[in-house]
Order: sequence, then C-alpha cells, then structure tokens
Amino acid sequence: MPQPASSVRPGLWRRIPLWQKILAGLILGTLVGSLMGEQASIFKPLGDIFISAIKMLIVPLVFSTLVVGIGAMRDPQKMGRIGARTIALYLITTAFAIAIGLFASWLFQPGVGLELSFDKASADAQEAPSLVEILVGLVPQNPVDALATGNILQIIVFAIGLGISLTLIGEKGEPVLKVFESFADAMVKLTSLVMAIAPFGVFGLIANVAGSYGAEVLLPLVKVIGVVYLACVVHVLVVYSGLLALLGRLNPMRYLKGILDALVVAYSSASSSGTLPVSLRCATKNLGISEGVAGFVLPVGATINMDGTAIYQGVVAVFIAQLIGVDLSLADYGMIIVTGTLASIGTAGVPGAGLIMLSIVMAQIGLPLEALAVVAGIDRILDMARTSVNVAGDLMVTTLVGKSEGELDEDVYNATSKS
Ligand code: DAS
Repeated sequence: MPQPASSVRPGLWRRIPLWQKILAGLILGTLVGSLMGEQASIFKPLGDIFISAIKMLIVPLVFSTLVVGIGAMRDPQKMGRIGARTIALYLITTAFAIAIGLFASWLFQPGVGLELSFDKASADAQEAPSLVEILVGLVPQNPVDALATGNILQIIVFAIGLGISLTLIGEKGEPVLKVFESFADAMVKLTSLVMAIAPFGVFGLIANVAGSYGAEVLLPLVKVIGVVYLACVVHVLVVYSGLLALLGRLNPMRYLKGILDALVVAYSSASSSGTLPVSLRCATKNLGISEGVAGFVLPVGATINMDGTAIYQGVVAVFIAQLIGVDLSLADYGMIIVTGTLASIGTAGVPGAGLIMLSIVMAQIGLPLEALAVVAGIDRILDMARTSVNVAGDLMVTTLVGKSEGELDEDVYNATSKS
C-alpha cells in the first residue's frame, strides 16, 4: 500500500539545509579549482547559468514585492519614516566601514616594505556622482525602459508611486494589487526553485576563480588581502552585531545564521544585485521581516549601500600610499572617508565595480591611478569579500528597520532552524 506523500520522509539530499549544501559546493569548488588550475574553467558555465537564473528574477521580484508591500502599508507617513531610517542607517554603517578600513591599513601597514612595480593602468579617474545627479536620476522618464534595463532605483521609485496610488484609489485598485500579490508569490517560489541549483552554481563559480589565481599572483599581496578580509569580518561581527544587539535588542547569532545563503551566493558571485533575490528570501523566510520592508530596504541597499566596498577603498587607498611611500595627512584620511562614502553609494552591485570607483578616492588624494594595476590582479578575491559585507549590511539594516516598524516576526527570527 503506497504511503501518502505527506508521510513519506524526504530523501537525505532534501533533509540537508540549503546553506550546508551551498557551503559544500564552495569548499569542493575551491579544492577542485586549486587542483585543476586553469582547466577548472570547464565548470564556469555551471556558475554562469546559476547567476543568469538569479538575475532573471531581480526585476520581476523587486517590482512586484515592492508594489505589494507598499500597497499593504496603506500609510505614506510610515513609508517616509522607513525611508529616512534606511538612508540614515546606511550612511552611518558606511562611515564606520571606511574608518575600520583606514584603521586596519594604518595598523598593519600592508604596503610597507613591498617592492611592486606597476605599468600604466587603463583606468581613468571616475567622477563621483553628485548628490543632485543621484536624485535627478531617481525618476524614470519611461518606467518600461527602467524595467527593461534593470534600473533598480528608478524601478523602486515607480513601484512606490504605483503602490501608493493603488491604495489611494481604494476598491478600484484591489484587482491590480491581487494580481501583483500572486505574481510576487510566484516569483518568491521561483527563487526557491532556482536556489535548488545554488550548490552546483557556487561550485562552478568558485572552481573557476580558484583555478585562475595561482600562488605567484596571491603571495606578494597576501597581507593586503588579509587586512581587507580581517576588516570585513570585524565590521560584521562588531558593528553589525553591536547595532542589532543595542538598537534592535536582537540576537546577532540568529541574524548571522539567517543570512548564510545570501552570504555564500554574494561571496561566490561577487554581485550584490545578483544576490538580491536570495537576500529577499533570507529576509522574509529566515529573519521574519515583512515583504513591504524587505522589498524596499534591500533593493535600495543593493544599489547604494556598499560597506564592504567602503572598507576596501579605505584599506587599499592607504596600502597604495604606503607602497609608493606617500605619507597621508589627517585631511587626506578625512577626504578618503567623504569620497569613499560617495564612491560606495555610486558603486554598482556588479563584479569589479569597486575597483573602478576606487579611482575616485585615489584621484582625490593625489595618488597615481597607475597603482590600480597592483590590486587589479587580485580584485576578484577582494570583491568576493566586499560584496559579502555589502549584502550583510543590507540585511542588517533591513532587520533593524523591520524591528523598529514592528514588521519583524520574532518567532521566525529566533527559530533555530532556518529554511
Ligand atoms: N561587486 C560589487 C557588489 O556587487 C562590490 C564592489 O565591486 O565593490 O556589491
């Protein structure tokens, strides 16, 4: 007599938590890549397929979740409060991040005593986006074009406007909100289905990266890599955990466990935007945050909150100054904090964006852009760490804002097993 499906125990594979499967993919990928070297690039298509599948979700998931979330809030004042808290927390944590990066590089002196030559770099100094440019660029002239090109900030602005308008027209807006609700639920389900291949995708990504970085590239720069990674870990374990405990009265360990899936995908993909669907899934399913808060705070964070990038810019700017024997003044350090914060806001959530934006900070304090070439060779290794912190920071602020607005289910947040 066949047993009803509900009583059949899921197989071993399905009983293993997703984050453990992804971690296994990361470890196995590192081993296989280290052993196979360049040949490990045969696994790269596995990673490319996974990243494309995740990116496929970004626009429909963010747009539908935000329309539904704003429509459910029915309170424009609350929306304004959430926006103000979000921006304030993002700026505060970014300033902390740069300070930690500067301090770590000043303390450990990764650039002192290194003999590294560098050729003319192709990168020209970028212009830091002015605040006015950022604000004007928020309003989409054509929302369909914003959706088609994946302009996240413009999508957020249009989704907020649509969500509020659907609420203000009362019953007439209900049918459209219902359509968006079922569409958003379908996108969340599709995210879970795509995450089923995450272990294989992460394996492919990491095997390819591990295979392309030999010891001869990493050894001379192992100290600056170590300082960036150490500063990233300190920022998450001290600043984020401290803010969650002090401001949110929340157990930081539950937060860290709840964001593991997003962290591993961020680390292996080096793309905050590409990790966004996974971040949304972690926020709602593991941290108990409402779709309204998560659907707003996370996409904004994936676009303008880059604490890991800020740390990287602080560390590497001082590293390069040490490398070429330039003594930085206190004013230089202050300039690094200001331009580094603006540069991190303007950094796109895609691989390698932070290296390009670093030129803003270097130009501002008069360091030769040629020196970018020194860290360009190891940028992916640094990018993986800074992107993980970028994503962790987005999820930490989302947790604090959700808690402060009473939109965080503490039973879900404090649950020991995470989905
Ligand atoms: N890779 C970028 C991101 O996705 C960060 C960076 O390049 O600094 O967040």
